[in-house]
Amino acid sequence: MDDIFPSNFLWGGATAANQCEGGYNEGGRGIANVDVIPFGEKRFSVMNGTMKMLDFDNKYYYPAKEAIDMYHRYKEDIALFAEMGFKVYRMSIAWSRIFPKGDEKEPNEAGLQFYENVFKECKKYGIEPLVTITHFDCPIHLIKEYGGWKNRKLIDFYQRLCKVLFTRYKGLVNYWITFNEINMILHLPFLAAGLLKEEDEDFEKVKYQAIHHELVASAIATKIAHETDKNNKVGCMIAAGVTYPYTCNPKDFWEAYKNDREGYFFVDVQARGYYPNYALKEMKRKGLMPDMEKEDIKLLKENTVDFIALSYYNSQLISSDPNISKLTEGNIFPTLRNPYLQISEWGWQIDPLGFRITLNSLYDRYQKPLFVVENGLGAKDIIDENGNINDDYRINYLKEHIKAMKDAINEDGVEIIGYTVWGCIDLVSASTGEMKKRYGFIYVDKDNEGNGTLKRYKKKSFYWYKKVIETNGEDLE
Ligand code: BGP
Repeated sequence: MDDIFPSNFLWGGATAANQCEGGYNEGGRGIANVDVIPFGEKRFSVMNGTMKMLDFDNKYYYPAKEAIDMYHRYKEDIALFAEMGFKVYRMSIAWSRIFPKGDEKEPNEAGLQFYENVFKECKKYGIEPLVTITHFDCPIHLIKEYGGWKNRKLIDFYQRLCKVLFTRYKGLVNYWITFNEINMILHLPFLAAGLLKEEDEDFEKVKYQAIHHELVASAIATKIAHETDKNNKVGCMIAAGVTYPYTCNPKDFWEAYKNDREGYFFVDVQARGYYPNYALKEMKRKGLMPDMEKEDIKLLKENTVDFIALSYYNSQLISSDPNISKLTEGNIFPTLRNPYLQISEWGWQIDPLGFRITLNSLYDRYQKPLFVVENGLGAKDIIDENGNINDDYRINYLKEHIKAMKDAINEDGVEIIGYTVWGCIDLVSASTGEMKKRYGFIYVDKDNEGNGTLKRYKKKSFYWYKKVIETNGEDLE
């Protein structure tokens, strides 16, 4: 019988601290970049580092401040995850809960205790925590004082954070991801790395310097994780999604190839342990070569990741012809509109076969186990007068993607550790700051402006996913 998922396959859901936790000023927590990203039209310019916002401005609404208040409701929420039968729960640490400013010598005990309670709550139900060490957070003090990840000192502060986490949670957590969607830094550098576009700097060069620091920090984290507990498994993570050429013109294929390599570049370093030639050539050619220290090369070489985590929402389409320019939205980057695919309400192209192709490409390239840590459909849900939400569109999306993943495993032999559905409980959208872009199996009563009771309701997909997990992916109907 090989037409099934492996018996130890980790089914579950995923969230990130800044999009669900709230409690931004409680338990000694410091302010972070993710807190000062407002809802509304300025959001994008703040995230890409072109508009400086390092404090709250009462002209704006900041959705991360309260988010869905999981800080106070985590017990109720984890109980709901357990009811669905989750084997794994992917979540992230808010760095500024552990080190409020980021550069302190000693951690904040209240923050450490909070996550200990969360992990213990998971363990109570046999749920394995999968912890993203940084899901876009950077303490604001590290940005104001050091300029974010462009400063090499960030490696030391991150290392201190990792040491504390691995030691304190030894035995409670074994799966770690060093940076969420590390390739996001190229597109939204303030969100991903606390970088601001300054007049007197070449922003591209700054990005590559910050990337180098993150790559070295990730290798150091991997080293410490392995030294602290041999059962620790550490993963890198990219926002993935295969790029198709618009036509069979080799020039289009070449554009598609390069576009995919933009994301692979990070994994090439983290999984193989060295900068690939094409990247070195390009960085030299464009004057983007980062400063590297001798020890960095050794650290990268000796501390490659155990698994490759990815998010997948949509495929991409590219052309070499500048006149072909009809774009649609996608995770992180807009892409050409593919006439063979349907789109979500937010314009993201729905492509389950693209998921299978993406999984194959990553596995072919690295031959390391994959972990699908984000996949899902952002959609508007309507709650009827009886409190029911019939989200068949979400069930269909997930069903088709799970089938594609099953094919990748059974037909193609791709090794996959698990699958965590993004936003398993409704949370704040990273790109738009909206609440109405919902991904969850659990509905949260809150609107885009922050009104609502925060009450949780189970959607139709809640019962569907419960059955999927119960039957280990056999019953998808
Ligand atoms: C990824 C992020 C998540 C999440 C997801 C969905 O890029 O890692 O944090 O938000 O995309 O995107 P959005 O919230 O913009 O719909």
